[in-house]
Amino acid sequence: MKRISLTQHLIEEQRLYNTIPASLRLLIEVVARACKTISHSVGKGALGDVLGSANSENVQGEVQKKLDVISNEILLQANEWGGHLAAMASEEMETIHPIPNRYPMGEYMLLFDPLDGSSNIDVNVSIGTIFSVLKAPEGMVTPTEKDFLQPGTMQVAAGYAVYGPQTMLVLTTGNGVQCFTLDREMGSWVMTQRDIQIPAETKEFAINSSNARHWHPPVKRYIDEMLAGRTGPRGKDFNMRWIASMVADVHRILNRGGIFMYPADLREPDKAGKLRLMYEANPMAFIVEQAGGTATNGQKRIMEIQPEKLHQRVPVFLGSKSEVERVTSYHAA
Ligand code: P6P
Repeated sequence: MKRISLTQHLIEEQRLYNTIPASLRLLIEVVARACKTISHSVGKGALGDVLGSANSENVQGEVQKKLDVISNEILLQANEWGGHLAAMASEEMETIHPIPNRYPMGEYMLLFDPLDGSSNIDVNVSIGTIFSVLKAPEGMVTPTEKDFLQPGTMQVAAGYAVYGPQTMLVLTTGNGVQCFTLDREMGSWVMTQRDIQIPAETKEFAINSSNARHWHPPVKRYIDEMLAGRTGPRGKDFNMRWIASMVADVHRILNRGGIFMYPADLREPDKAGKLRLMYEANPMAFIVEQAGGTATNGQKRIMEIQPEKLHQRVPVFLGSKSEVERVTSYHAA
């Protein structure tokens, strides 16, 4: 395929669909540039004094890694001055981050998990950055958390960077899913996949099976049927993968199909699973749906959930359409 840059792709999308005004293009380019900087820091490892704990906790009560904090700062500093944003929100920050008064305010709001998969940082396994873009509500003067509480269907863009053997950027603005590979010599994002489509059928599932004894019956039934293999009700054998980096698991599923699950379970019955709606599930659901897949919370489309809190969690079932529809139907049974 013709190798074009991220900027050329965004300009061409604007010409085709008129959905990427200059301020949104600037936002996406600034986030992509920040991901390059994060990739550079991640790649240093022990040589850059970026590994290990930051000896602090985030709003989720999770111990922050140094790279969690570094990545969050990189995204904040990269996006503050451009005049394209009204505010930002991050997994690593309890409250929203309005644009400082010294800079002009823009019409978009950026949410991100600056470095997803932190438990993998110190053992050199792929990690990533997830981001979601919403429009600021009409007439908003001073951004508040409430302005962020829009369903996933309101996203104007979403994407992730995966810091693996290659550094890649996967992006949707509502017209399919494109993938860019970082050309480290030129420092530019080069399109390497266009209009990614997730196979509707799959033989691969991703779930943390150490939680099996805590699963609710529909999940237990779904997994047991797959484990029964070709002699069981599914009539075929399945394979399992669990990287414990959502970005890496989703990237594999985008490219070869599969189903990713992080369900609610009985460990903490009042907790809706582990993953967060606003900056993990919604952006990934947008990407997966744009690639022909499905994303539900076991009952309904993740993107139709009306958020109530910035850091609220949601059960996640996403990937190959036929499998997500099956496990979702088991919840209704
Ligand atoms: P567990 C990483 O911490 C994360 O938020 C996702 O990226 C990943 O899919 C999940 O949690 C892993 O959770 O319970 O298997 O460690």
